[in-house]
Amino acid sequence: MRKIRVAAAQLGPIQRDEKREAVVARMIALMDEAAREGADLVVYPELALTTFFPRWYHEDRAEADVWFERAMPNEATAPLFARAREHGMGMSFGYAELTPEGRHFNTAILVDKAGAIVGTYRKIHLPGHDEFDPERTHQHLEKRYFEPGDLGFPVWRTMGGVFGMCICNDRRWPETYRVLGLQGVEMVLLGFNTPSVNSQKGAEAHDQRMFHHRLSVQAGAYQNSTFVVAVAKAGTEDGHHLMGGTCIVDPDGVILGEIPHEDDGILVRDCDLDATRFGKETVFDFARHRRVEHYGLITQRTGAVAPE
Ligand code: ING
Repeated sequence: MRKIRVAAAQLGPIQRDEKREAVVARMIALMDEAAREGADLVVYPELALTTFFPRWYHEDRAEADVWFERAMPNEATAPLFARAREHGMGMSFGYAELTPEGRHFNTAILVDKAGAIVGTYRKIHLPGHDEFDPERTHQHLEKRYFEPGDLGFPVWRTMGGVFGMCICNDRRWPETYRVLGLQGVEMVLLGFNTPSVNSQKGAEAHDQRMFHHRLSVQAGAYQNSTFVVAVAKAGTEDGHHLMGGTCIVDPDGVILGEIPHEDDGILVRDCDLDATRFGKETVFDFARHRRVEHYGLITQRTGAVAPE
């Protein structure tokens, strides 16, 4: 039995004018609550320090740099790292990264119980568009403000298990989980900011959005025999609604719990990382069952090509 007690720490809305310091204070309050419940690890959403700014168009991309962090930890997040060390708690959170070389990524980090950043992931699947689109009910400019991640889908051995990360739209792509699964991942940590209104298909029902979200994380967990911790930034930011759906999924694809509201809150579950073994050694024993000689198109072809 390799138990880890995980707290999925959902953030409610962050308004455009909310200061990072105020958000960090909210994150610390959630961390303290998680500590009271004995959590070993706390997981926060994508872009946890700011509003979901890709909804805002900046003609001059450099203007958008105000949403980015030039270092991590930094002055605003130092109290969060300090509190995590005090609690002896690992953590993961997402933020907009501006590197010293001037590159822009939608990034998530994994910090161990001693407060060391042991893993960095940069979002690979960027949804949306890169120019202002007047046809859309609202903008989703991740392709404008971020580069695709350049670190692949790594895993790290820490806190007694094998952990991987992905971010938001990544969860909709089976390749994400399979690359992590081929490295023995036992727990995938992901944050998301998902607009509940499709900017191109406004009528899409909220229930369908939630269905696709659950389907994606449950399938990823089951098909790779791994836990998945999916954490929302939720609620209405400056009039724009983000769906909730924070949940923890076990290696059989079973949802162990969900946060039913759209405010700050935690969901705590004990996860036995040894529970990933059965699936990895039977139905999803990749070495015994996969036939890679037939999978070539998956990496050789980007877009679908139908027969004439
Ligand atoms: N947001 C959304 C997500 O993938 C989206 C974008 C919503 C794509 C719904 C497809 C359907 O959850 C981010 N930030 O990736």
